[in-house]
Amino acid sequence: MLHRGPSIFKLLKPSRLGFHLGSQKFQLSSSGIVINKDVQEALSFNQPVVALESTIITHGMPYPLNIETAIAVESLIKKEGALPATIGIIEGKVYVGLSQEQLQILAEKKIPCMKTSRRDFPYVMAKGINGGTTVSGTMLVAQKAGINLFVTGGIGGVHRGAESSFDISADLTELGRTPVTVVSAGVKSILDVGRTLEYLETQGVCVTVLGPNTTFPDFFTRDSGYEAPSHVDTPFLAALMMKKWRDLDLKSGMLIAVPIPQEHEAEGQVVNDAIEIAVKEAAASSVTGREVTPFVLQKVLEITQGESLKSNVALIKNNAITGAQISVEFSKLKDTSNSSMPVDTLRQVGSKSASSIGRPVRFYGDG
Ligand code: PSU
Ligand code: MN
Repeated sequence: MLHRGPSIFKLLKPSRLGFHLGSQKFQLSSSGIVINKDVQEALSFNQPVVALESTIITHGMPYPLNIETAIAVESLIKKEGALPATIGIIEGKVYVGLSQEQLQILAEKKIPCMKTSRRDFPYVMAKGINGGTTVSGTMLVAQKAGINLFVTGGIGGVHRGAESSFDISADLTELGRTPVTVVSAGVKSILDVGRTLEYLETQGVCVTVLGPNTTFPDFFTRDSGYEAPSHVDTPFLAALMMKKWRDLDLKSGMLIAVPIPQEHEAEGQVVNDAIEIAVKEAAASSVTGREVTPFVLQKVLEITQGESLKSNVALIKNNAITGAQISVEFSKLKDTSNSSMPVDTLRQVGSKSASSIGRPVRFYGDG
């Protein structure tokens, strides 16, 4: 049962009462989305803004690690010279650039909070409840607010066994229809990585790996065994790809995969083994729909006794830094024209063997 929670203002200290929350001020956009004034100002001056999702806070991590990570990620983005804007729903209002008080409310989950993907917005907004926006939900709001880059941990994808369950995340169709760039550490191996890549191709999503590897990462490890469709070495080149995508006015999204830092990969293998067990447990239980991903994540957490969380936090921070760097480079490029990518640095990995794209390949080292 979902209930309308107590007024947000009742949860704030008396000194904080007023027309705005804490020190943050908000501005209502024409689509009913409430945009933080700093974010609005940065966007109007073409300054780099990085959107962040909130399902990771409400359904992806336990309290208080969720709020600590959310705050740490925002400050890492600021250090790189970009403005963070976490997106989420409080009492039915969609906020772009949540205040610390609002982040705290979502993180504590004292008030019922719904995992909100594209399909869920009308319900969550009409009921006036709280919502953590998924990758698909965050992308669509970011696009409406005019933010072109969004950082997360991992996106949803094609679930294992999808040929009978039909469980394919709305994140993938969102990437196919919404022109926002998503920076992630790939997809978790709770999913079917190969079919996820195939689906993204069908949706026309530009997928690229940033870093020395040419293979697509699978969240906890740097190499899923599946070749990525393209690969770039630097945040600048990723930003240049964004520029070309913008110039062409492609209506689809872009996915930039950033592998987990090498020093956290060892833990990653342990976690992947736990995932195997967790996926089997999920299949044996009657877990379906939006519950599947949180269920498997929780099981993995229990099996690894928190080890999965350490890797999770490390890679999100790494994504935040890299995403902010791309965003800074992109904002410098926005006004320039005729820039082009040096051919030797943009390697079309597929040209090695077109048939190897999206299929398992042996890892053939960096570079
Ligand atoms: N993967 C994670 N942590 C998460 C999610 C995915 O490692 O918190 C969340 C993201 O918000 C993503 C959503 O958009 O789960 C996908 O859910 P589903 O598989 O139900 O579409
Ligand atoms: Mn699903």
